[in-house]
Amino acid sequence: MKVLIAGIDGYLGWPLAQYLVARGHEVAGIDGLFRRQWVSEVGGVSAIPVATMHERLTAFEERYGSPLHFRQGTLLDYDFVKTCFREFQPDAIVHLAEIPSAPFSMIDQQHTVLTQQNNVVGNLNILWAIQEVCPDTHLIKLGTMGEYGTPNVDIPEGFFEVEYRGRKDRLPFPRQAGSFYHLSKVHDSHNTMFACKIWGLRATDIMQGVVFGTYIDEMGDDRRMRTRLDFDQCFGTAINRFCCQAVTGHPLTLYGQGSQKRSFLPLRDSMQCLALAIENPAEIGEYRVFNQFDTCYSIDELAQQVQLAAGELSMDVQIERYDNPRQEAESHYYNPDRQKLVDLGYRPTHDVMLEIRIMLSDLRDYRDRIAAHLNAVVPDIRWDGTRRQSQILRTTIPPVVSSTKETP
Ligand code: USQ
Repeated sequence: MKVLIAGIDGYLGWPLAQYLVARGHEVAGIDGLFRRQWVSEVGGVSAIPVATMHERLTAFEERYGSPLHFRQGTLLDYDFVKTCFREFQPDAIVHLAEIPSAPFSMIDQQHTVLTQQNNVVGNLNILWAIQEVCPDTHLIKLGTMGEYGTPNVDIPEGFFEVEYRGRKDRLPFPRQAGSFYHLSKVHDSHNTMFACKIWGLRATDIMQGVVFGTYIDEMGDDRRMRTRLDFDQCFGTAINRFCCQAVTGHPLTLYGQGSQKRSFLPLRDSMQCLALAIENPAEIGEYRVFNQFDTCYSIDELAQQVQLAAGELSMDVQIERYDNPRQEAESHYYNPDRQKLVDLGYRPTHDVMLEIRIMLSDLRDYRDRIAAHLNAVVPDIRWDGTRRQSQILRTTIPPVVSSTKETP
């Protein structure tokens, strides 16, 4: 199939291009290269050095023998979007080109507006361009499990049957997002569902959990094929941050009680699931929702797993509770469904512990680079709109004792 990846320079986009080409698909990509700027604006850096786009494209051509079609530009430029679609005539468009950070969206008024404008308008331009240029193209839109929030009932895949005052209907499941970023994805979902209804477009809205991991097999040992791995307070996500902290000896930064639960999946599973969605397209006029994750964990369970895996590699890692800069439920029910991708063939590849071990071994090589940017690790962006660095709470969590230390 011909697959256009919007956001090909990002954490997911670059490995996805490799994963799809290795499976025989023809891939093109568009990107404004903005992620590099946003990370640097908040004082971050990718733990794993990222090649320039030029180097990446050269490496791709060397590996696969034909060039990757790439156009640099922004989705906010509607003519650019239409031209790309017209040139490539994709069977599928994977839309990953959004600002992905909750804390970034909560910094101040400008960052809220930037996030929602970039995400909502970019997605609207994609919807309109599909409708005008290639109406049969399947849109695979990256949403987030965070759209649902943490309701006190099970979370279905997008829709649920409801009975109210004696009448029944199948309705979108309520969205209760916890940041202006997560809300931008809610707005995207509504706009995408509406476009499918009025124009007969086909779309898969992926409610993805938190992705972690540094590597997929298709990268081989070419450093230019590696993807970025952020660990700052905005663009780093829970397990990735914990592993980067662990290799430098920085205490793991658990926010609040750490009992808040989220759904997670390794990078390689994210690739597998996105490929399944691409290869099994929605019907014309269909708007479908997939919950995309492997397992649910509380954040303190994950911190303890990172601590345990680090102990096996002879790294002494502490876990510290910081006062939570976010406003989020810390003790709550959490039970999302995850069946549609399994029905299409999704098989989780690794258990979380194995993937964490791989990450720690990998990230040890970049210890000095990470240590030089640890200023971006302790959060100071607060949900009440102020800036104040989180303080360590009095309770610290004793290290987990590992019996299987690595032999020197
Ligand atoms: N957390 C910590 N310590 C940290 C970082 C995070 O305790 O150092 C906690 C947070 O308080 C939160 C949980 O871990 O309860 C998850 O935070 P996160 O930063 O890993 O993830 P989140 O802000 O939810 O966003 C990330 C991605 C986003 C994606 C989302 C999927 O940045 O693009 O949409 O994960 S989900 O979480 O399912 O909404």
